[in-house]
Amino acid sequence: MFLVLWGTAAAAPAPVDPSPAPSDIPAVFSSSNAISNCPGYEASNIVETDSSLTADLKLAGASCNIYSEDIKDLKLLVEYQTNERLHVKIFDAGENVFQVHEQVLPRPKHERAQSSALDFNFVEKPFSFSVKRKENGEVLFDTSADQLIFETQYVHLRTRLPDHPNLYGLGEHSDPFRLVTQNYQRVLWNAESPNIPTNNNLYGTHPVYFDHRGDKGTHGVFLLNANANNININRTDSAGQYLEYNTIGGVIDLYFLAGKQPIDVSKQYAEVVGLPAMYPYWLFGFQQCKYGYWDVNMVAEVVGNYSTANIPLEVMWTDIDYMDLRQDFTVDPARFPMSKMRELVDTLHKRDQRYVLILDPGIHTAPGYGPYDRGHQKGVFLKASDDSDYLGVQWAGVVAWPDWFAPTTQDWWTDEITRAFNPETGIDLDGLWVDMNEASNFCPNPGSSRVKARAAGAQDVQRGDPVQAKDGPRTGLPNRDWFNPKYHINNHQGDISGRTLWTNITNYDGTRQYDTHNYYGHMMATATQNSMLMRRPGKRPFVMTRSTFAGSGHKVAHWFGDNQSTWEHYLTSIRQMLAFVAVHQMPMVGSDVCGFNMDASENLCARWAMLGAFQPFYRNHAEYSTRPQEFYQWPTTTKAAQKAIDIRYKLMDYIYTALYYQSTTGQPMINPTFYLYPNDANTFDLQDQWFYGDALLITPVVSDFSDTVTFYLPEDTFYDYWTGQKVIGKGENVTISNVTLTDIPVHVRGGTIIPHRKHSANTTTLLRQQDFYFLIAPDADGNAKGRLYLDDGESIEQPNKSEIELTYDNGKFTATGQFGYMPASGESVTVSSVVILGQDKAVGVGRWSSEAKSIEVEGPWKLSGNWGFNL
Ligand SMILES: *[C@@H]1O[C@H](CO)[C@@H](O)[C@H](O)[C@H]1NC(C)=O
Ligand SMILES: *[C@@H]1O[C@H](CO)[C@@H](O)[C@H](O)[C@H]1NC(C)=O
Ligand SMILES: *[C@@H]1O[C@H](CO)[C@@H](O)[C@H](O)[C@H]1NC(C)=O
Ligand SMILES: *[C@@H]1O[C@H](CO)[C@@H](O)[C@H](O)[C@H]1NC(C)=O
Ligand SMILES: *[C@@H]1O[C@H](CO)[C@@H](O)[C@H](O)[C@H]1NC(C)=O
Ligand SMILES: *[C@@H]1O[C@H](CO)[C@@H](O)[C@H](O)[C@H]1NC(C)=O
Ligand SMILES: *[C@@H]1O[C@H](CO)[C@@H](O)[C@H](O)[C@H]1NC(C)=O
Ligand SMILES: CC(=O)N[C@H]1CO[C@H](CO)[C@@H](O)[C@@H]1O
Repeated sequence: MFLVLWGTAAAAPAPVDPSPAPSDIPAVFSSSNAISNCPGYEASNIVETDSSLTADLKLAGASCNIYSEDIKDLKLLVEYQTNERLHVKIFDAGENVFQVHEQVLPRPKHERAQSSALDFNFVEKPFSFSVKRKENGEVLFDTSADQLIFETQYVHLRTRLPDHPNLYGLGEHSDPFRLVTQNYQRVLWNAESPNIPTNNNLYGTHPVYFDHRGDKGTHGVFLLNANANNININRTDSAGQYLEYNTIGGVIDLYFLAGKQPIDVSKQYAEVVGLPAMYPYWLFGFQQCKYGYWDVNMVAEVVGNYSTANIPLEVMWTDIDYMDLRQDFTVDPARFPMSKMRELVDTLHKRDQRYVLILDPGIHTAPGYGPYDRGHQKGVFLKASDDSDYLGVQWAGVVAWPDWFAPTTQDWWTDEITRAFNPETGIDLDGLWVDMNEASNFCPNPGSSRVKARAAGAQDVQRGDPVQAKDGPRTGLPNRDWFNPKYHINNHQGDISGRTLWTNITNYDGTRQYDTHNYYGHMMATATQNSMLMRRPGKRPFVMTRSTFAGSGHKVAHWFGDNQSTWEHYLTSIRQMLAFVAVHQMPMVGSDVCGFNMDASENLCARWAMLGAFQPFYRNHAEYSTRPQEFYQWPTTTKAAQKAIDIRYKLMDYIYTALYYQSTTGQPMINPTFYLYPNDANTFDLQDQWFYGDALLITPVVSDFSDTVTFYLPEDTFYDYWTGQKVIGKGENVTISNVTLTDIPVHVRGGTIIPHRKHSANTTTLLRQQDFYFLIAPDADGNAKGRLYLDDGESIEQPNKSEIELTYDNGKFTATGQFGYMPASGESVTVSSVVILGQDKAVGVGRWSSEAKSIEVEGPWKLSGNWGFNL
C-alpha cells in the first residue's frame, strides 16, 4: 500500500551531495555517436575445448571513458552448459566488479553439452559475438550492432534483431505483453509505484526476454545482472532493429535458452533461476483484505458477512491496521487486542479458514520496542558511515532496515516471527505478506531534517563486532559515484536513491545498495519464507512479496501492487499475469481484485470477480479511503462471485495439478495463446485472453457498459465450457454477445481432459470431500489427454502422491500412473462420472445428452489403481 506523503516524484528534492550536479548529467540518448567512436575490445589468448571457450579481451585503443572509466582488461567465458543452454560471460580480469551473490541466485548446475542447439561465433577485433540456432542458421543475438563498452559505472551491449520482433518479459511492468519495439525503454530499478502509468519501472526486476520467431523457433535471453539498467528497444534508419543493455554496474552474464518452443524456453529459464515453489492447496481459495478494517470486530464481521452471503471465503487478511502504531510484530491494544485476535484466528481455523498478516521491513527505532532493541543488539541493521543504524522513514516513523547479509539477521527475524506468531501465545497465522520492500523510504533524500534530528537523539549502542569486509572478489569496485552516476537511469522516483535506501549504504559483506538494491525485497521475502518454514516445519510456507528479483518465484508469491479500480487495470492484470507466470517463472500471482485505489463499481467488481477466479492468486483488496468492495456489497457482484468461485473450486485440482507441474518442470500453469499455437502469427500479441492451465481459454468482457467480447479463436476444435457445444476455431476473431455481468466466456481446447470436483464447497477442506468427474474434450482426431496430481495439500514431502495420466483415444478411456495418495478421513478419491463432449449420437455404455452433445459414463471408480472403459 502507499500513502502520498511527499508530493509527486517529479518534485523530489535533489540528493544532498550531488556530484556531479544534475545539470551536468549528459542527456540519455545523446551519446550514440560517442559510443560508436569508442575503441571496443580485442580478443586474444583464445582457448577452446569441445564445450567451452575462454579469451582475454583488451581495450582496443585509447579509453573513451564515456560515462566513467573504461576497464582495460576483461575476460570472456563461453560454456555450452546443456544442449539447450549457452552461457556467455564477460567480466573484469581482476574480478572486482560486482557480481550477483550466489546465495541470492545460485548458478545453475551443468554438465557439458553433447550436441548444442546453439552456436557461438565471435570476431576478434573489435570484439563482437553472435549466437545462432544451428538447425536453421537463425541468428539469435549479434553484438556487432554496436561497440561493447565496459566501464566502472557503465556497461553497454547491443544486439541486432530482426524487424518487428516478438519480445516478451523484462518485468516488472504494466506495458503491453508483447513489448513495443520502437523507441521503447524498460528501466530495471525496483521502486514503489503507486498509480503509475505504463512505461515505468515498477516493483520487480527480471532481466529476461523471450524472442518468438514463429516456426523459426523461440529462444530466451537472461542477463544475470542486478544493477540499474535502461534497456532500450529501438528501430532507427541507421541502426535497424536492436535491443541494448545500459547498466551502471555489474558484469555481462548472459544465458541463451534455445527453446525451441515457447514452453521449452520457460522450462529452460526455470533451470537457471530455480523451479517455482509449490503452495498449499488452500491458497487457491478466495481471499479478502482491505486497508482500513478498523478493528478486530470489523474483520470478524467481514468473515461473517461472507458466510451470510454464501460466498466462500478461504483466507482473511489484515493490513497494517492491526499493528500498534504501525510497528511490526505488535497489535493495537485497543482495536486489535491479542485476546480478541487469538479468538478470531481460533474461530477461523475451526471453520477451516486461514489468516494472513502484513509485515514491513522498516523497524521502528522507538526506545523500548523489543524487535528494534533485540535487532540492534544483534547488529542486524544497515549502518551509516559512523556505524550507527542507518535511519529513514516508513509507516511506523523513523526506522532502521534489516541488513539481510548480516549473519545474525535471519535468526533475529525468525525469532521475532516466532514470538509474535506463536500458536500458543500469539497470532497463529497461516501466511505472511511482505510489503514496502523495494525498500520504500518516505524520506525523499539523504538530507531529511527529520532523520537528522532523530539520528542526533538516537541512543545507539555500538555494534559488537562490525567487521565489514571492505572489498574482495566480486563485491564491487570502490570509490564510485553512489548517488548520481553519469549515465542516468530513468527511475520514476528520481535519482537512484529517491525514496529508497540510499545507494551508498554498505551491506555487512561490503557490497553496496548501489549494486544490491534490486534484490533487497527478494532477500526479505526469502528470509521470511525461511522463518515460516522454521515455524511450521514440513509444511509449505506461504509468503507474498511486493518486490521481486529473478528467481523470487522459487520461494515466494507476488501480487501486482497498488493498482486502481479501473477497466484499464482490470486488463493490466492479465498481461502482468502472462509475463509473471509464463516468462518470469513466478506462478502464484494476481492483482487486487476489484482494484486497490479508487472506488470500484458494482459492474467492474462483478466482472473482476470472474476474471480473478481464473488467475492463480485470487484476493479482493482495497485502499482505506475507498468504498467497501467485498463481493457481498452488491447483488450482481454477489451472484458473479458465487458463480465464479463455484467453478474455480470445481477446477481446483486441475489448476493445482498445473502448479505442481510448473513447480517440477517449469511448464507454465497459465498459457499465453501463442504458447499453444506458436506458428499462428495472429496469437503473438494477444493479451486480453489466456489459457487457465493448458485447456481452458478465458475471454472476459473488456469494457464497461458492454456485454460483448471479441476474441481470437485459433484453428482448432473448441467447446463452449458452459454449454458443451462444439465450436470450430477458424483462425479468426469471434464475437460473443449477451455476456451478462455474471458470465465469462470459457472454451475448452479440444484434445484435453479436465479433472473436476462434482460439487463445490464453502472451504477447500470440504471441497476435498467431494467426488470427481472428468470432462473429456476430444480433438479433431477423437483424442484427448490430461493429468491429475493428488497429495495431502500442504506437506513439503509427499511420499504418497498420485500422478495420474488420463487418455482418451476414440472411445477408449484410461487412467494410469502412480496412485500413492491415500485420502485423509472424509476426503474423496472417487470419480463418479466421465463426460465426453462432441458426441453427435448415443453410443455404448453412456447416457447421451442431445442438448450438450455429450455422453456421460457413470462410475464410480476409485483413484487407487489403473482403470478405464470403452464407450
Ligand atoms: C530511438 O531512436 C530514436 C532515433 O535515434 C531516438 O530519438 C530515441 O531516443 C531512441 N529511443 C530509445 C528508447 O532508445
Ligand atoms: C456486514 O453486513 C451488515 C448487514 O448487511 C452490514 O450492515 C455491515 O456494514 C457489514 N459489515 C462489513 C464490515 O462489511
Ligand atoms: C460451510 O458449510 C457447512 C455446512 O455445509 C457449515 O457447517 C460451515 O460452517 C460452513 N463454513 C463456512 C466457513 O462458512
Ligand atoms: C552516504 O552518503 C551520505 C550523504 O552524502 C553521507 O552522509 C553518508 O555518510 C554516506 N554513508 C555511507 C555509509 O557512506
Ligand atoms: C481481431 O480483432 C482485433 C481487435 O479488433 C484486431 O486487432 C485483430 O487484427 C483481429 N484479428 C484477426 C485475426 O482478424
Ligand atoms: C441473452 O441471454 C438471456 C439469458 O441467458 C436469454 O434469455 C436471451 O434470449 C439472450 N438474448 C440474446 C439476444 O441472445
Ligand atoms: C505412505 O504409504 C505407506 C504405505 O503405502 C504408509 O505406510 C505410510 O504411512 C504413508 N505415509 C504417509 C506420510 O502417509
Ligand atoms: C496505477 C497503479 O497503481 N497501477 C498498478 C495497478 O495495476 C497493475 C496491475 O495490477 C500494477 O502493476 C500497477 O502498478
